[in-house]
Amino acid sequence: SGIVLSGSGLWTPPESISNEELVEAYNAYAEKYNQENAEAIEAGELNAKPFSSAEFIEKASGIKSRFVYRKEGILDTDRMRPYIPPRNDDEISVQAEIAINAARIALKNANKQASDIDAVIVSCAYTQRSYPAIAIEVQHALGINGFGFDMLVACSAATFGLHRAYEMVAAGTAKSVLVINPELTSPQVNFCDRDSHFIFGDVSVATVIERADCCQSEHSYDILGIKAATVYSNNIRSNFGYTSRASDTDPYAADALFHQNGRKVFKEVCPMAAEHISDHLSAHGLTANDLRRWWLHQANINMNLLISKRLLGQDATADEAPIVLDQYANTASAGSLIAFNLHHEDLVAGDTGVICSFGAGYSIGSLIVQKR
Ligand code: CO8
Repeated sequence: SGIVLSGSGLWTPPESISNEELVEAYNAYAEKYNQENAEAIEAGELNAKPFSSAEFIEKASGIKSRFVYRKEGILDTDRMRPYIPPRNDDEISVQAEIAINAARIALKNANKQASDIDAVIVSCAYTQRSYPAIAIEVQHALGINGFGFDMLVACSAATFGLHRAYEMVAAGTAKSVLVINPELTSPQVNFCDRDSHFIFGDVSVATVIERADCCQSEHSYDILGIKAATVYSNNIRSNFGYTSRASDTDPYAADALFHQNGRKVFKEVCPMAAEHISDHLSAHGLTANDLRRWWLHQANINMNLLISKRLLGQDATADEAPIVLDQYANTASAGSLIAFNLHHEDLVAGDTGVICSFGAGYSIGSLIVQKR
């Protein structure tokens, strides 16, 4: 295609929460809730809060721990959400700060200066405000000319962002594009909900996509092709939005936060993702057996094993399809790119891999890449 992925960066927050710590706090909260509401629960007016378990979490999801931007507040049974102090308008915003942390690493790995970049895309599950765009704040802070914009595609925000960069380079709109996925999920997690309190973590990743003749990096990948699909589903949903104020709905209500029908998602998304990858590969004359590595979305270890088994006839090994869920949990759209950041330098020229995301929307996005 003449378009390459020339460098990437991963910024990991310094604080983390293990399953044990998270479950201890949740269970203390549940016990207190049940005591305080004993009468209503007894009368059948309220449901008792069920208890969580670290063993269940690891077995059902593969998650052992998650990184968080701010641990303070999350384990406080009187708060059950992070405390991220507000900043003045003349200070860098939190999401721009973590975006820049990953962007600097990606620029260094791509061997690029800010002046080489023509466009910035910030793409993630949530942005902390509508305008000015986080991407424009990042562009300003890094001293990049050209243009920037934000986009939201939940679990597939990262791959869809890379797709837009690929198309911009293909169209000649930009020579080099910086795509950043600052996934600050913890403010939207319902830490009072046993079924979802363990799922997410915070992280920031960034990638440089550019014309092959501009590429000066050590580890670069030809992008052989991109493919995207969306199918509407209410099984993963967050109703938080700017209209809450007008509809008099509570921005802290359970349905305003992340919620899902996890079983249905699992059953519906696995076959869709497997078919998507297989169709994408065959459009390029490839099969699953031609892949040296699979950098898959990280929502659930059993999902990733099932998808690779459908395509390979057996479970992919950790070397073929690395898992980062144990340390990072689900980081919305960033999971496949965390796996890419941590596991790509060992590939040799000609090795082929697929980056693939799948989840809320539903949305599925893939890129087939080949080491140069
Ligand atoms: N501790 C103990 N027991 C529990 C717990 C817990 N923490 N949670 C659930 N249980 C119970 C259930 O209540 C259920 O009990 P019962 O049988 O009595 O009803 C039992 O355990 C089994 O529950 P499930 O059937 O729900 O368990 P599963 O084996 O299906 O595992 C998972 C649940 C892990 C959620 C699994 O279904 C899953 O991973 N599904 C796929 C989900 C997925 O991929 N979702 C996409 C996530 S969205 C995304 O990636 C980005 C969205 C945008 C970002 C949002 C940021 C905030």
